[in-house]
Amino acid sequence: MDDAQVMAERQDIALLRRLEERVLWLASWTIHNANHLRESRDGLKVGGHQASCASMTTLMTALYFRVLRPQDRVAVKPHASPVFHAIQHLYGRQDLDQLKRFRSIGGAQSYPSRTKDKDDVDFSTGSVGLGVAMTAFASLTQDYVAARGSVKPDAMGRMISLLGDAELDEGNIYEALIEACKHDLRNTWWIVDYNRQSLDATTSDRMFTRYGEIFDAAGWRVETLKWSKRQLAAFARPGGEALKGWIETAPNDLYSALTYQGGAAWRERLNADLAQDKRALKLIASYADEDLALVMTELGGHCLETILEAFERAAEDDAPRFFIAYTVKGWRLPFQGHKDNHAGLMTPAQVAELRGRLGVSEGEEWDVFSGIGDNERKALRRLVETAPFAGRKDGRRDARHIPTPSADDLLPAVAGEEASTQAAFGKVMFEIAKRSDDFSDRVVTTSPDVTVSTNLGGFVNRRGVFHRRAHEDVFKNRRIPSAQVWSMAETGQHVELGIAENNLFIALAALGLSHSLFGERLFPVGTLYDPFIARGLDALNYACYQDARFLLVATPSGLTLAPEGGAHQSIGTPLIGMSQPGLDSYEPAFADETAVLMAHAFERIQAEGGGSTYLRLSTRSLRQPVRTDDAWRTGAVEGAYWLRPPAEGARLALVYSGAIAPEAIAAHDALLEDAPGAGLLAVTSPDVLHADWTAAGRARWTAGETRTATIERLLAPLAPDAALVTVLDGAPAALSWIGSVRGQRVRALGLESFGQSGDLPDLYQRYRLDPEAILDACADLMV
Ligand SMILES: Cc1ncc(C[n+]2csc(CCOP(=O)(O)OP(=O)(O)O)c2C)c(N)n1
Ligand SMILES: [Mg+2]
Repeated sequence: MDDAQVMAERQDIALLRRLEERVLWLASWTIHNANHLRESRDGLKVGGHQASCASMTTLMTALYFRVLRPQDRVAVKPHASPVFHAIQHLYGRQDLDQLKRFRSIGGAQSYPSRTKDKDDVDFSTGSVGLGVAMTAFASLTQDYVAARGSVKPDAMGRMISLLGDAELDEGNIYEALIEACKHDLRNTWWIVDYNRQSLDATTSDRMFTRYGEIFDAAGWRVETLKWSKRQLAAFARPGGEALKGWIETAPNDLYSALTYQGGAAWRERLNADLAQDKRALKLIASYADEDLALVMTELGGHCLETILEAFERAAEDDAPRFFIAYTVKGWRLPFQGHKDNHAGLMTPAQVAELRGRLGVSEGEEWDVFSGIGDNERKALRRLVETAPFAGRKDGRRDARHIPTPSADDLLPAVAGEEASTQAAFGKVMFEIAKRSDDFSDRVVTTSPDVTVSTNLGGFVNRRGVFHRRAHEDVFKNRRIPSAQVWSMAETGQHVELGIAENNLFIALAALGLSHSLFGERLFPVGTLYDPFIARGLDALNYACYQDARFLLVATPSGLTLAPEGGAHQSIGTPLIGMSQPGLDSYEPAFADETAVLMAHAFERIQAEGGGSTYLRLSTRSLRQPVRTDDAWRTGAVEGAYWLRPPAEGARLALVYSGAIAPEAIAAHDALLEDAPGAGLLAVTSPDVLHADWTAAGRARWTAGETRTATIERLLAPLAPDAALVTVLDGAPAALSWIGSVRGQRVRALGLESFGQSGDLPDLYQRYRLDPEAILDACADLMV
């Protein structure tokens, strides 16, 4: 740099510092307004995290106004949401009205939300740890679409996570780290706001040096931003090394406490601890209290120059980077360093003091450049307008509609055969693998080490495993017989994951947002064993909250996986399926239903207002029904159809879901003598059926519509006082609600305790899912 460039850079840094102050102000004021100025109607604390915001403001200023390019994507630490929205406001992408309504309905969300916020959130965050992992899987997704030519090498973005230090306690981060290593991750930065504080208190000293070692071992470049330029200058003076040494060995709690207490407390403590060091005492004496406090607390994460240098170094290649930026929680706010500051709110007097300190005029609190002269205003505007990130138009990309196959394209006729829903799923996937069309090239499968046992093998054999580094199947080359070909290449369409279900769901979140993040529609299909949904449930919720689109196939499920035993049985998953927004869950019994629902799921993936689908499948082979017409198809999608319609005015009906269809059918056969005309209702989705019923009710009450719900229509032929026996291989509550539709009596059968290993006849008898149990329930009702 020549002298003129040095001068210009110095000016820009001064301007950035001013922007940083105004971001801090606007974020603090937004929270203050929500808590102290806006009318409270319910007496609840609104909240917001002024301390957590302040500790990250310098990092975010450097990123957003200098380093980020339009194609870069950021997951912002959830409780730094006000900082993000303030920056968006400076870019003209966030209305003041949104900030004024922070945490109130229709306003800026508490935590950045892709679906709820009006500005351009790249990744939702909220449940700590998940947004971090999301950036790794987004980068993997970018590699996947880049390998297909959809993202050009020079347009590849960095996937950046801004996280808290306590967030590093979340285990899912390390699961993602391991997966990242296996997949040769690149273009990913994780930037830790290392403020030594969590929600409850100051954090343990013991991990201090370990995080860098962990990431280094996983192949990441570790950058520690420990010291600011101010500190390095002080440390270079005679006695300075002693100050540096003091900070390096100080326990977190003491460092934080002195940071809170300020200059006089620092002086007293340092004078005592360094009493033997004459040069250090002299250096300490040379500073006024306020400057001494700055020397001790203005750490690397609050020094724009230090941050920018580190980011510039990192931009030289695409290796994954782990930045440890030392910061102070509540930096420059009255409660900085205080262990209780996480939810702390400045008092009105403290906010007024901050306003004065930052030069904002009273009454102009929402004017981000208030009190700044014309020339500097212009210069600030120029800085924002010429920042690379200003080139971001809208982060939401569009993907064109891809024609998807029909159910008949996907599954050959199966009537009269024996088949399980899991086998049908495998067959459909194999049919897809054999197709040559745009759709099949966009299907991407993924599984946490259960690819083979969930029947994805046929697809993977034909379409291959995705990896940036090609690797041939050694067993195949050596002509060792195997049913599975396991060759890896960039063209592969299966992302193999290690056994970490959190990673499966975050991978589905990223792959399922490919259309919006990278402009390329993918049709992600993820498989796992049904019980292990619970293992990754928060990540599944996270994927759905962001409106990621995918097909989730969970198999085997329930007691029906019999010999595998209780540890592998899922009981509550039908209720999970019912209660998870953004996800329609289905439990087909037959192969043709499975194909219909898969075709439906692929269409839903790209439908406006669509969503994701969860299929709960089984390995139990059932004799397939012979269909006499096609009416069942619509019913299967809508959630139910009469496998055997009731006679008009029938007094009894059986309602079943999933793999215990043969028991329901057998019981129905036996019933017909005593209860002629009884119906047999096949429920493919308690979830869709229930949601439709509640929606119809809402429409009647709120919009005055007279829509009849599917279940109301289906039950209409039954006598008003008809009895219902419901049965499924899962929590009985998933179906028992049907009795409320018309006020009918119900006996609900299902699983209510952990099962054990056994064969189906023994288990169904023991856990009361057999025809006898169904008949007992009928008898009980008919008495
Ligand atoms: C999974 C999950 N558990 C708990 C919380 C509640 N929570 C929000 S922030 C936080 C502590 C964050 O500390 P840190 O990551 O160090 O961030 P800081 O505020 O110090 O910057 C906790 C426990 C959460 N958001 N998500
Ligand atoms: Mg922290």
